[in-house]
Amino acid sequence: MVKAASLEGLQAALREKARELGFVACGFTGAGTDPLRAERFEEWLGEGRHGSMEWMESRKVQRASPQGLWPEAQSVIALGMSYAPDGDPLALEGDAEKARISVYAQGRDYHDIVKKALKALARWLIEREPESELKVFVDTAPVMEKPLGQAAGIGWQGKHTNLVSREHGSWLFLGAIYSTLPFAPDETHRDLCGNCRACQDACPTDAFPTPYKLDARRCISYLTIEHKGPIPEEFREALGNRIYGCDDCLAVCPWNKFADAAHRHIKLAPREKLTAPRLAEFLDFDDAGFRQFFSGSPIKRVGRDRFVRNCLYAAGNSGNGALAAQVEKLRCDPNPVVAEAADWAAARLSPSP
Ligand code: B12
Ligand code: SF4
Ligand code: SF4
Repeated sequence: MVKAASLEGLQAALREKARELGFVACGFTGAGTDPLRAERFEEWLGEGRHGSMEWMESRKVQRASPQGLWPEAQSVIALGMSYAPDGDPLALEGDAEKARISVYAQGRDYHDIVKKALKALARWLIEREPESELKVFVDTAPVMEKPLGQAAGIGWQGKHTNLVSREHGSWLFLGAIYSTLPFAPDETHRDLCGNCRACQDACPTDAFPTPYKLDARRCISYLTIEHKGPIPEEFREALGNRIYGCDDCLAVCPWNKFADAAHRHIKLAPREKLTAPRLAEFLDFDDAGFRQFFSGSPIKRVGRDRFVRNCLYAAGNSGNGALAAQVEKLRCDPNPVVAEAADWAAARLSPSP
C-alpha cells in the first residue's frame, strides 16, 4: 500500500515526466463507471451511429468503463500529445490539382509515437512502484479516450465531440494509462463551447446536427477511412478534394488560436510530400507503389483500393480535365469499387451533352 503523501509526490513527478516525454497534457481520473457516459454510449450504438464499425459494439462493456475492461484499475492517467499544424488546414479547399490529407495523417503513424512515449512513462512508474500494475492504450483498445480526458481535466468534448484544450486547441492525440494506484482525481474540465457553433456550420455533410453527438455514417473521416464499399452518392460531392480524413470541424474552432506548432511533438512533423500532394500522383498507384509511398504512414492501413477510390471521387469533383486519361484507365480496374468510382468520376469530368 503506497502512503498518500508519497503518492501525491509521485503524481506530481509523473506529470513532470509526462511533459519530458512529449505529452503537453496530463490529468488523472478514477476508473469507475460514469453511468451517464455509459448510457449515452449505449444510445449512440443503439441508433446505429457507428455504422460498420462493429468493433465498437463487440466490446461495449469494456469500452463503457475502465473497470469494465480491467476490474483492478483504480485510476486513469489521460495524456495528450500535440500535432498542431503549421498553417491553415483548410487552405487547399477547392484546389483543382491538389488533394487534402487530414493533418493527423500527414506525418508518421501517431500510434507508434504515442505508444512509445506511453510505454516509457509506464516503465518510469513501475520502477518507482514495482508492486503496482498498469496498462497503456492509444486509440485501438476499447477505451473512451475523449470522455476520460475530459474527466481528467485536460480539455472538454466540443460540439464536434473531439477533445478541445484551452492551450492546444483541437490538435491533441490522446492516450491513456490504467493503473492500480489510487491517484487523486483532477477536476472534470468544464465545457467552454458556449453559444459557438462554428464546427457545426463548417461540417460539409451535417454529421452532427445535434451538438455533441456525431453520426459517423455521415462523417467524411469515417467515409474515407473506415467505410469499405462505394461511398453513398449523396456524400460524394461533399468530399471535395478530401482523400483521407477531414479536419473542417477541428480547423474552424476559435480555441485553435492558442494552438502553437512549436508545441508539436518533434516526431509528429508532417512529411512534405503529404501536405499539398498532387492528385495526379496518386491515381496510378498499384498495390506495391501504394505501400512503398505510404510506408510508416497511418494511410497505409486503408490499402490501395480504398485510397484510389477516394482519389477518384476527388478527381470527379475537381473539374480538372487533365485527370481524365488517368481516370479512364481505372474504369477497367479489377476492383469493382474502384472501377465504379472511376465511372462516376469520368461522367463528372466529361458530362455527356
Ligand atoms: C471511433 C472513432 C472515430 C469514428 C467516430 C468518431 C466519434 N466522434 O466517435 C470516426 C471514424 C468518424 C472518427 C473520426 C475522427 N477521429 Co477518431 N476515434 C475513434 C475512437 C477509436 C473511438 C471514439 C469513440 O469512443 N466513439 C464513440 C462515441 C459514442 O464517443 P463520444 O464521441 O465520446 O460520445 C460521447 C458524446 O456523443 C456524448 N453525448 C452523446 N449524447 C450527448 C448529448 C449531450 C447533451 C452531451 C453534452 C453529450 C452527449 O456522450 C458520448 C459518450 O461519452 C477514438 C479513440 C478512442 N479509443 O477513444 C478516436 C479519436 C476520437 N479520433 C481522433 C481523431 C483525431 C479523429 C479525427 C479528427 C480524424 C480526422 N482528421 O479525420 C476525426 C474527427 C471526427 C469527429 N468530429 O469526431 C482522436 C481525437 C483526439 C481528440 N483531441 O479528441 C481519437 C481520440 C484518437 C486518439 N487516440 O487520438 N473517429
Ligand atoms: S470530420 Fe469533417 S465530416 Fe466529420 S464531423 Fe468533422 S467536419 Fe464533419
Ligand atoms: S468550434 Fe465552437 S462549438 Fe465547436 S468545439 Fe470549438 S468552441 Fe465548441
